[in-house]
Amino acid sequence: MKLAIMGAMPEEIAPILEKIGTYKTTEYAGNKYYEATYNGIDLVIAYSKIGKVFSTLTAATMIEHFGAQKLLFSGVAGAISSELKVGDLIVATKLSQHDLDITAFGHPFGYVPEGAVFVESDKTLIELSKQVASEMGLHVKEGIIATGDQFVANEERKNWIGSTFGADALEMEGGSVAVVCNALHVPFFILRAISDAADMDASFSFDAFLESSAKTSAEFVMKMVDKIGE
Ligand code: 4EH
Repeated sequence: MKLAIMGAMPEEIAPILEKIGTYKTTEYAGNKYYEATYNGIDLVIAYSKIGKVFSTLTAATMIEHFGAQKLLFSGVAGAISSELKVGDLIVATKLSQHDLDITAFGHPFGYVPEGAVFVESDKTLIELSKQVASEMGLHVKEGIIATGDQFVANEERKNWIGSTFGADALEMEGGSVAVVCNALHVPFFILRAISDAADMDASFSFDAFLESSAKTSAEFVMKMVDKIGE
């Protein structure tokens, strides 16, 4: 079994590379891919760079070029739900693209013909995350994540995304990774730890908590890898 672990920013995969220690680095299509065997599982790890296009390229590369059969995403997100505070974890049940708009043709936000507003995450991986959460004595929220090519630092935009998609958190890569994995029949799991509340203080909060929240998410994902290897 070959497992992909991806993030968008270097900070999101740094704790994972640190834990693994030794790995083989390959450059491909403008990104670095790190391969290792960990607890008997073949891993390919990468950060994509920010946004839907780069994350699409990286997810597709991990699957088509490196042969990944499952994909776990680890990173940070802006909170929409008032239940979510900085450092809290959210597991995506399904994901959408909040900036996809052909509503001029009568379609709902997030929809294009032959696509779907939401892509659902793998239920088995979500179950596994619940086991890990209970073993760690952690509360992990399950909810909807909305993705778009915008760093949201605006209460109005955040509330619109929340009400239009029923979203609990937002970020810039999960929805595109979901589309790739769904199309290629690769089970996927998107985990995010909150770094900010997507409001006017978001950029300051993000800078202050990127590292710690990225670490929280990465540590949880590595517990899942441990469980997959059992
Ligand atoms: O990969 C991008 C990063 C922000 S852009 C999406 N990530 C972090 C999640 C995220 C997010 N996305 C949209 C956390 N908070 C978010 C928010 N809106 N409020 C970035 C950050 N630092 C330097 C350069 N770009």
